[in-house]
Amino acid sequence: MSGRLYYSIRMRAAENSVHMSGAEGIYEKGDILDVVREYTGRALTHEKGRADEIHIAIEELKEKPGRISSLPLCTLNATRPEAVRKAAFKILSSIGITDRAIDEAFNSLRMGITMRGAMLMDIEGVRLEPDLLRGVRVTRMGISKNAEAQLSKQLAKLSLDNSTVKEALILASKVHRYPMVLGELCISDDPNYTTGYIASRAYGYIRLPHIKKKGVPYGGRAFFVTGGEIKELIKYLQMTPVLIDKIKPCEGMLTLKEILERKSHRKSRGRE
Ligand code: PML
Repeated sequence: MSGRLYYSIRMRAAENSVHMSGAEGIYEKGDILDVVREYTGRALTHEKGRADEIHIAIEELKEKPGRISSLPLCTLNATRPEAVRKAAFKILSSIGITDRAIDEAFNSLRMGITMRGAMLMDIEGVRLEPDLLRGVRVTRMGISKNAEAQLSKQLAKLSLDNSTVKEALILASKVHRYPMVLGELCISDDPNYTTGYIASRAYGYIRLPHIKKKGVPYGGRAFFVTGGEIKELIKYLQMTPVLIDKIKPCEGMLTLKEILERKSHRKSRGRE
């Protein structure tokens, strides 16, 4: 690779061998020490507990990261978990995912097993990943400094400028570049964090407040996939480095109706 060198830095922390927290990004050489300090601090002070195992991997990337845009972001305007769940069903089924698959994803994310990676599910709800306990961890994604500054500025206006939202948006933006992935459901495994999201190319990244009750320690991600070669998808998710260098609009609260209408607007604009 000619030109600038990039490094993938990944952290995962566990307590009593149970996954507790993780973080990752793509950085230049001069940033490595600061990032390692920040990630270590995060693992040691996580509100879920005190990590007794912290793994940090620093890897020089042999492949230049592909440049991508972030997904547009908004927040669903709903306050009751049942309404949020119904809205998630409506949005995901409008892009071709069956109710059976959506149900299966909600049920699996509630089973109380926190997987290190994401579930891969076909649109009928059949699990496709080779290791059903570990799932597939999405790695080797990051954001350029300029794009991060732009993202922070937009999120700050919504009082959302924090690493949880940014990292989830970066991850989803990588995942949904891959045409085989139709949609995603994410529920945080942090018992104090009750906002999840659904993501897709059709609608972008939609935050779902009150997707779970406070104090519930389960969560995870399900990617709904269709067609294509699973091995190639897993290779992309785990190995292909991508760097976000353009930020799409981040908006505040939208109703379900407004969200659903946006898709049809986008579609008709696409036909013009
Ligand atoms: C996680 O715990 O990594 C999931 C975070 C979901 C973030 C949802 C949001 O607030 O945008």
